[in-house]
Amino acid sequence: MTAILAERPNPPLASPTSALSHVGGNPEPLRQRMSRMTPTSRLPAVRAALTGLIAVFAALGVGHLISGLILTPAASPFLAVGNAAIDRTPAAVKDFAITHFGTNDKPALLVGMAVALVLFGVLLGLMSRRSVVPGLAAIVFLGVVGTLAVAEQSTGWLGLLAPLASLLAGVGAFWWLHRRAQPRPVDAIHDADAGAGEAADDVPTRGLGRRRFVLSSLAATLGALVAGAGGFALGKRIDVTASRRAVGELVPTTPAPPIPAGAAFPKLGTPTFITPAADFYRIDINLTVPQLRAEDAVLRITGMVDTPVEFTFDEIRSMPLVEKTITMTCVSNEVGGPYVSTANFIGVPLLDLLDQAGIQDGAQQVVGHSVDGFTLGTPLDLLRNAGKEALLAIGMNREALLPEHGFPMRTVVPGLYGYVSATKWLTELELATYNIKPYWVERGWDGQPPGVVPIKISSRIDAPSSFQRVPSGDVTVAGTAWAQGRGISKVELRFDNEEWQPAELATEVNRNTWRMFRLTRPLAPGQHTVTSRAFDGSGVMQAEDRLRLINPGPVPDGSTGWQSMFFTVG
Ligand SMILES: Nc1nc2c(c(=O)[nH]1)N[C@H]1C(S)=C(S)[C@@H](COP(=O)(O)O)O[C@H]1N2
Ligand SMILES: [Mo]
Repeated sequence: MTAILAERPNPPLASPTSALSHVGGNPEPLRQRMSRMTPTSRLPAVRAALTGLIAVFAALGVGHLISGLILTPAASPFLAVGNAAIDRTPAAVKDFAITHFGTNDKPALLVGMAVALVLFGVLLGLMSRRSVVPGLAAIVFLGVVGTLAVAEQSTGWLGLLAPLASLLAGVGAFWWLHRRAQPRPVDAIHDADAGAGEAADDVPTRGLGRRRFVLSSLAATLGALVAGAGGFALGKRIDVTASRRAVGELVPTTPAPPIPAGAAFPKLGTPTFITPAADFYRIDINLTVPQLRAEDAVLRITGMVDTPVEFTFDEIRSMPLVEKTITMTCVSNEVGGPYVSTANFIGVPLLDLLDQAGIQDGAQQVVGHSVDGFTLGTPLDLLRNAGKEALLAIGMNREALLPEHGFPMRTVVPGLYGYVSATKWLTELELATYNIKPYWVERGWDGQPPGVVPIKISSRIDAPSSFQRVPSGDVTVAGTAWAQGRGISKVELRFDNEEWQPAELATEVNRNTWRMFRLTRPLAPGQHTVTSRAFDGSGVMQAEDRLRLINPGPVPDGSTGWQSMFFTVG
């Protein structure tokens, strides 16, 4: 019989309906017939798994395509779910992710989500071997989650088109593939009912059913890929590169003093004094860099002010620009960590802008709003302490801000950690009391007085690196220390159990920047430990205890503790 069937050039396509009509056309009682056919409606496991997987894939692809078409990358269900997950991550976990994955926390999240979705797709497929219903329910569930996540991204009604299309695509693809994955009735009947002449006419072989399934799967996968790639390409249409290029070089009216040659020891292993913008540490809540064009950017000053005012980017740009050398630090930076960088920021003094609106009595904080939905609050008295050094910045190192550092406008307040001072992609500065709870405060972080601390006195050993083997003879230890707002007056090093000895300090640039140190001395061959501690401008010593390890307390607190480095000589 197989041979006969194999000769059939164009077998009719199988479907549950054709199976049923075939059943109906047969004199055998339907019930009996159905029960005998039951095993055939059970999908082979591999087909079932693939069906689920491809349906999820199609849903994501179509969602991405629509998000690109409507120029709203944030409406892509995949990214929206990622962003929603970030917003829900407990602060301590987020802190952990920043500390351990750093700038890779985002790829790590996306990869984790992709793996979860693959498992989900396979699982929902396997759940649907007998009936299409469980899988459809699972896809609808996923679609609803995606829709809710997008709804949260404040993309407007238009944005909801993407997850809804995604839901339809998922349901449609699953339904279609599930039908095409059905083995033909003959596959099962064949063994039990060998030689049954009635099957010979219109029932194709298992092999043809497989080809049909493979082709359908390939078509669906290809469709999903094309849709996803299309969405990606379309999303690129809003690209701030051209806008950024049009800003051109930024020349300050009042430049920062030049950086003295002896301000850093990069040859000895310290960073360069000014961090190239591309190497500047990056921390934010976004999976994709918000794209805000300079020509569309408006800064509003609102809330407890005499008269709300607005400035376009061009208006800011044509004001007299000042340049300030500032070292920024993230509160999640661990002892010895990399989230500290220095730039020549260019912009206008923040307080000058606020004064144009007139700050009302009773205002306690300035809440920065951003296109990414992020908000942060800077205590007004701390902002006033920073004075004219606090900037509404439009540039870094004589260029417009890089997109990932807040193009076209951001705030920078020296002396304060980024999460209470440095709104990127800034759209609004709102004067308010502490009744307004910014993003991190709402999520349980300590971001309002008395919890707001100035950046803690820190020192980091850059060379030798941990467990490095250095040639015998004279050994050089070099590093950097910071206590923005207060400056660094001394750094001491302790080798093994010797007395503390002062390191040589590099030229101070200003009190808001890091200060490099170095010390060269002979050391006996063998294993050594070096520990560093810094003192701020008024002689206060860097705290010895690793507070976050001893008492995690309210997150975040800014790491404390002396850093020790273990290395080998010879
Ligand atoms: N809009 C927006 N601004 C933000 C953040 C954010 O997530 N969104 N993160 C803040 C944090 S925690 C830090 S440490 C600084 C980091 O700025 P950078 O990435 O330019 O170094 O940006 C701050 N400004
Ligand atoms: Mo941060």
